[in-house]
Amino acid sequence: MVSKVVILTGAGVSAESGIQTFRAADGLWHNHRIEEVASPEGFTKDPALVHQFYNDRRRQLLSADINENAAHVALAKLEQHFAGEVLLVTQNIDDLHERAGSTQLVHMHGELLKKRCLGCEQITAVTDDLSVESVCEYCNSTAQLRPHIVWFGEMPLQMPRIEKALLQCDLFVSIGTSGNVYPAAGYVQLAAGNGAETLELNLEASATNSLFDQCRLGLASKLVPEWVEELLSQ
Ligand code: BV8
Repeated sequence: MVSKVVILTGAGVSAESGIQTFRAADGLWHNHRIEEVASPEGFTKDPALVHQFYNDRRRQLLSADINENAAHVALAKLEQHFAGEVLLVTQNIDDLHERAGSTQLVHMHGELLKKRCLGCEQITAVTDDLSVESVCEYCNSTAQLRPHIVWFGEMPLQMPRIEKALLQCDLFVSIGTSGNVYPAAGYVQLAAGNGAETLELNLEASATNSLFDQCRLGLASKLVPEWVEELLSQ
């Protein structure tokens, strides 16, 4: 009987909602090298380019044609009806899990709809474009606002909470991630190390596929609802 589940999602869970995954970009992501636009060095070197990169993705996310899909909805249903505990850890910066209704949710790589001021450290919502001219509504400083997103080389968010859940869970499920980026890609080992059962739901075998007890290949919009129904009827 499963009582504590930790779920890790990646870009593959939002792919069927129309949001491009990283792998699909094959390293060139919206025509940019990932390091240029998703690293603190890249932001220091060309803040306008990085702001534009995230402004484009924010506009896309907020456009009418991007909506949560059956996988997001099924995960929210699991949280709602599961008798035990569910923690959803996502590498994604979109808000589609929230739109589907998930609340026990950690955005370990930050959120596209939040900004952070380098002057006063305040984290606030953002839906419009950011630029080097943007002014912080708290400390009034200019050119100090950045997306509240974890870039390569930066510390992911809420790691103690995630690691505690991984060490206590009895089931770890990875959905729609290629298993290339750490520390997220190492979570299967942390969970397995404490005796949890591990399951991968993905379109193709991830880089860490061999570390999972079970693997089901296919579209998240099909695999996730099926798996959630199975777990709820356990
Ligand atoms: C850290 C936000 C230290 C940005 C992201 C050298 C210098 C510095 C660091 C490192 C280094 N070498 C290694 C590192 C560590 C580095 C790392 O892992 N690099 C990799 C490239 C080797 N990691 C970091 O820098 C992290 N920080 O290490 O700090 C530390 C470490 C431990 C403890 C304390 C401190 C920070 C990494 C965060 C970077 N930010 N995102 C943004 O979004 O713009 S990463 C970003 O890329 C995502 O968040 C995600 O994590 C990753 C992409 O992975 P996926 O989500 O898996 O997406 P991908 O496209 O790759 O795969 C999609 C999968 O879905 C595929 O398998 C596909 O088959 C499948 N799929 C597609 N469609 C579907 C589907 N599945 C089902 N259904 C479908 N329809």
